[in-house]
Amino acid sequence: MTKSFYVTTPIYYVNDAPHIGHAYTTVAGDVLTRWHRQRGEAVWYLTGTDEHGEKIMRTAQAKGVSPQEWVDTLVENEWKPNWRALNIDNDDFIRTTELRHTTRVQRFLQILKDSGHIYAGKYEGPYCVGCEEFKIPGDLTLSGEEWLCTMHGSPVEIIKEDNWFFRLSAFVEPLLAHYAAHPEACQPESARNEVISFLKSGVKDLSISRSTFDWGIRVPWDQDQIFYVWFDALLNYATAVGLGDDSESKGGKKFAEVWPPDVHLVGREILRFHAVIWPAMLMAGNLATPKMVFAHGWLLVGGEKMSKSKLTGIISSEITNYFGVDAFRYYFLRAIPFGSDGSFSWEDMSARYTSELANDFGNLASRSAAMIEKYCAGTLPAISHDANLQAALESTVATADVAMCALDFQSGILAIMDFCKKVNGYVTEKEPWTLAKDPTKRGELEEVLYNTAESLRALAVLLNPVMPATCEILWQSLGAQAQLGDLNEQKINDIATWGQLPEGATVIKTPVLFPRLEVHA
Ligand code: ME8
Repeated sequence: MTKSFYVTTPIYYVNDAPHIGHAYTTVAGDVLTRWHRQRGEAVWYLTGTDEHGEKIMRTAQAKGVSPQEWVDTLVENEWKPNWRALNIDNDDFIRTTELRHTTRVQRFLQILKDSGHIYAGKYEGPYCVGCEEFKIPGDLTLSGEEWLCTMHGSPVEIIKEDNWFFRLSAFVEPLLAHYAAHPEACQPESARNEVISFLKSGVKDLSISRSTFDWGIRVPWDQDQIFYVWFDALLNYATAVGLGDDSESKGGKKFAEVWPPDVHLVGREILRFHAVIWPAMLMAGNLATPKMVFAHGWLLVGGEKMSKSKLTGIISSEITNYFGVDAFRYYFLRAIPFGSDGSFSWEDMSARYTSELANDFGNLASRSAAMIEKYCAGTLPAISHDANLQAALESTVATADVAMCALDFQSGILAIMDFCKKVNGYVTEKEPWTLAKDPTKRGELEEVLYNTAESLRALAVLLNPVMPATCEILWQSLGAQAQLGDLNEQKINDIATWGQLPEGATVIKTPVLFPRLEVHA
């Protein structure tokens, strides 16, 4: 069986509706998985929601509903529709209140307990409900007499409880050895360095249960306790694909097909959970650790992380209503190096929309279709070649493939848009509208029109993972479907093979791909 390329997003807290920070990660995962599908690989893309813990319980209480009612409403009315609206093609959606999750969590943790990785102890120390995290001194800021969570700027609570503990400290050396042998397992390099210095600073055992509230998964051997929300949440990546199921069952087969995960996408504030606690849990359970945890940067507002708790979250529809879904999918990956922080700016997005999407890409597509309609009655002329365009396309595909597979979305998209610029340059230089005036130049005119359409065929495939709805319109406009089949079925490896659009294809004009922006009120 060939292993599926398995990609995950964090499962998001459903204490509120999603904002563009969540969309940033989920779109990145969607682009990555669509790219890999077009490489002809089997892919499994998982996202979902983190529904337990004190934060959600308190939010529900404040709204006067039960936690289950609260999460059900938010998942169905806000989270799932948000991903549908952004054209996210996930293969599964896991909710931590689902039975498939809770039973597998209990079974797995019973195994860890039985094999001596879990013991009873007392926890006393600071806890941030916003982060759902037991804090260490380095995570706190003193304000007057009060200790604040540096991330949320809100006071931490002192917890004193009898809890169950996971022997995390036993995995410090194995984890250091793991990252020495597999540096690619934690990326980018700055994230890996942070994890290594955290590991070297002395990691304590982790309290993995709570007894003062009950919105969580019961500890199977101690009915007075529920699991700490992160211990439950991290396991979603495994429970969603059949963790611990019999190898002949559906779940067991799925697990064998996808495990270990190829890429866990996370924001950098939850790196330690994913690159320290999570692989330690897997090592304790004798399971293979993820091939890569990639910590991307934050979308900032006023220099700070955009967040629900600070009420700085912009919802995606505020942007998509104006720029459209595909421009949204394009913009963040194009504008911000994946791994660095970046600010959203309406002006920058407008400028890129107009110059890169409307002028460079959209105009090329509409000009090409309009000329084929006008000069060739909408019928594609005979196949022709242009050595420069072909060479440029070959190197574009190679560069973009390396970059996209390395999660360097910005370089990948840039390479593709550079090719788009070259094609524009080709049209400007050849001046088909001048050639059309001279009947002796008919052959040359047809060559230019074919080469431009064929370049657009390649652009439609290359940009499809990023802007699927727009590229589908272009695909239809080029009359490519009849001869070449579905756009999603086109393979990255075949893009640079020139001459795929057949002579005689029916090219049709479509509405402009990126309409001129209205003045924003
Ligand atoms: O942490 N910029 O959930 P969460 C970029 N439930 N990405 C952002 C962002 C921003 N300003 N804000 C949020 C949790 N994100 C846990 C995860 S996983 C087992 C449990 C994205 O709702 C980014 O991916 O707080 C970040 O890590 C995630 O949303 C946090 O979502």
